[in-house]
Amino acid sequence: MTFSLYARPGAGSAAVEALLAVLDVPHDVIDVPKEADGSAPAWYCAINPRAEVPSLRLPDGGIMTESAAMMIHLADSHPSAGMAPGLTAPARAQYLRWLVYLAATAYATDLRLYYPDRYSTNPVHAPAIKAKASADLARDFDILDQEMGTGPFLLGDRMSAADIYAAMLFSWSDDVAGLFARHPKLKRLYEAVASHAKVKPVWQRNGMG
Ligand SMILES: N[C@@H](CCC(=O)N[C@@H](CS)C(=O)NCC(=O)O)C(=O)O
Repeated sequence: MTFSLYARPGAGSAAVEALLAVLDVPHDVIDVPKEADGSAPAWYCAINPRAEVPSLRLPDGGIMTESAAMMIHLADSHPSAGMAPGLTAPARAQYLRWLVYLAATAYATDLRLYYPDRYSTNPVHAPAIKAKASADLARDFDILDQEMGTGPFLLGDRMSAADIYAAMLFSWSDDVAGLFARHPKLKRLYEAVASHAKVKPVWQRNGMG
């Protein structure tokens, strides 16, 4: 059995799909449709009880949820591709720091930005939730830019799985042009990831190219 990635074009599955491609790991991509009311179909809720994409079916049949965990697992289990510093490598700590930072802050902020109605029982709050999320997202990326070092990648010269994840999140910004104008370093990182020969077709399939 190979890996199966449950995905939706342009969703958080894009980073995992790109990493699978970069690692040259045989896999299928199963697009998860939405029902007319926007919900996920019942067969998918049985796979991922939060009804979110991505989910990853492992070759042993087990299911993994949480995109950052998938990135860590896939990069670690295919070490020859060099997409993650090894367990005892000096860069390992910063690698984990940025992957978790991105998943726990920027991704979560994006969800508030794009689904503000889910963050209050009162629909009147949605515009204010969205406005705050937009400001928070800019701050999340300001911090990344300040702290990441000189680049071009998060860990310096070498691309890692964390860069693919970061690039996906930059592309979800509500002001990509403004983000890149303020932070040329983040723009350079994005362009290096997006122009990678294995990432490019995945970005295109996901409407990000
Ligand atoms: N923490 C999860 C978040 C996944 C997530 O929120 N995915 C979004 C798409 S980017 C989703 O499927 N939302 C459910 C919906 O659209 O109804 C992860 O990192 O995998």
